Formats: sequence, structure tokens, C-alpha cells
Amino acid sequence: MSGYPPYKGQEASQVGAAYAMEESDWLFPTYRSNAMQIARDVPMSDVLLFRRGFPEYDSEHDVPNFPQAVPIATQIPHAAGVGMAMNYREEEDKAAVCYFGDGATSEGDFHEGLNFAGVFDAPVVFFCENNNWAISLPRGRQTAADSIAQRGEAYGMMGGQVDGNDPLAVREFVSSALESAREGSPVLVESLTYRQGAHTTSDDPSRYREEESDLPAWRTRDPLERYEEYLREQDVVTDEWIDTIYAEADEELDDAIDRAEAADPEDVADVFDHVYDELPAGLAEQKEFMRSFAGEHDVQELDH
Ligand SMILES: Cc1ncc(C[n+]2csc(CCOP(=O)(O)OP(=O)(O)O)c2C)c(N)n1
Ligand SMILES: [Mg+2]
Repeated sequence: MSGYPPYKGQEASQVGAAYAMEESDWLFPTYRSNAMQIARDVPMSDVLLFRRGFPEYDSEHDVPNFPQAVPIATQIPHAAGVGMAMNYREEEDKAAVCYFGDGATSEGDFHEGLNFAGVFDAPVVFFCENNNWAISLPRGRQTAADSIAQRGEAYGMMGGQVDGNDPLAVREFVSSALESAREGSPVLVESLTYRQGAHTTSDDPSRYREEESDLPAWRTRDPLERYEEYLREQDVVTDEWIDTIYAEADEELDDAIDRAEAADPEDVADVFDHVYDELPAGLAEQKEFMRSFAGEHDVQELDH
């Protein structure tokens, strides 16, 4: 894979939000929201294959998930536009959840998307997963505003914060936000969580984040451990059940890795497709060059 963005610590936030959605609602994911996509029926092997350069979601699942956005915040105006389209088409039962990070809120697309959604009553929940980091930039340097949620007010929409390490709280909060969105009032949700791992597998957080900083406190609030403890206290799970779940998850993951590794490498010249209906002459030439270059060289070399 060219690199992988982990989401350890953000599982509850993502799965809680995904479970608040109806199957027919649209999800606008990013490279980070893989737990959300898996909860929305995207096979784990597809998530891994995407990182190997394969087009997304070839498998037969028809849950309305947009392709994941890698350019920061570009999905926000897309979600506003899809929400407006739902209004034009009088699809009153539908809504969209647009996922993005704290860093995305400093992009122009954030402001344009929320502004359109506010003016045109788009049925969209803007789900900002504030994991406290945008690569090496901490949340405190991202905005001088006290919260991200309060920025919703500037666009005439309700904004609210939720404990992103509590799956039940997130589910509850996003459910009511979706209800409001379906009635024509979009909502900005700020899910408070923490990126426990590196930004991606090519990042080294020890270069900008002290191990002793706020990490230990957030680790004690790890959503998986906390929820497991809660379920145990409620006496709704047994040790045996938990062991089975972990064993099944391991097996599922092994299978996904096997599938992802078994696929032949993609044609590197594919990067030229899917932008233009008809490739302009200059790009067609470059595509041919890329093909013959790849034929003469080890494809792996091109990864660098
Ligand atoms: C338009 C654009 N600018 C810069 C980048 C490089 N980049 C990749 S991830 C990232 C930080 C995003 O942080 P955040 O929105 O908080 O999302 P997170 O990675 O924490 O999920 C940046 C700047 C990009 N992908 N797209
Ligand atoms: Mg972030």
C-alpha cells in the first residue's frame, strides 16, 4: 500500500455516526473515516485495495457512499450540492452525513459548503471529527474560536459538541441532527476525540507531539476499552462473547488482507482516467509514455 491512515481512538465516533444513518442516506467519507465506511458495508478488503491504487468499491454493495475525499474539504460543497439536489427532487426522506476533520474547517470549501447548505436548507449533517490534530498542527492552532461547533451559527445552523469516544452519545446526537436536517435545518456536529496514532504510516508523530502530552489522558478514554467496560458493567456481555468477537474480527481482517494482497497491481496509467470524458491530446501522450515507462521499469519504482 502507498500508505495507510489509522483511526485508532476514533472508532466510537465513526461507528456511532454511521449507525445513526438510514441505509438510503448518503455518506461523504474521507481517507480517515474507514471505520465509518466499514460500518456502512464497505468490505475491509476494498478499504485496503483503495490504498493499493484500485478504484473504489468495485464489489457489489449498493449503499450510497461517495468516494472518499483525499483533498481536504472538497467533499463539503459536494455534500451541500447533493443535499440541494435531494430538495429539488423532493426526496424528503433522505439526508447526507458529511465527514471531515478539524483541519478541514480552515479551508474555503468548508465555508462555501456550509453557507450554501444554510441558505438552501440542504438536509446535511456536517460531521466534524475533531481528533485534535491536522498532521502536525494541533487544534489550538487551527482556529482561535473556542469551538468548531460554534462556527455553525455564522451559517444559520445549529452547532453542537458531542463526546466522540462514546458511541451511544454520538449515535443519539447524530440521529437528532439528521432529524433536523431532514426538516430542512442542517447541523454542524463537532465530535470530540483524539488521533492516538500517526497521521499516516509515513508520519512520525514523535517529531511534533510529546508522548507525555495529552496522549495518556486520551488513552485512558479509549473508546473500545471504555465501551467494553460499560457493557461488562451492564452485564450484557460475557468474557466468552468478547473473546469470540475479537477472534472473528481477526479472522475477518486476515481474510481482507489476503484478498487485498492477492490482487494484481493496477495499471499505473489509470491515473489519467476518470477526469475527462475524452482525454486531451497532451495527456493522452503522457499516458502512453507512462505505459511504456512502466513496462520497461519495475512498477514499484514508480511508487517513489
Ligand atoms: C487541499 C489539501 N491540502 C493539503 C492536503 C495535505 N493534507 C493531508 S491530510 C491533512 C490534514 C488534515 O487534517 P484534518 O482535517 O484534521 O483531518 P485528519 O487527518 O485529522 O483526519 C493535510 C493538510 C490535502 N490532502 N489536501
Ligand atoms: Mg484532525
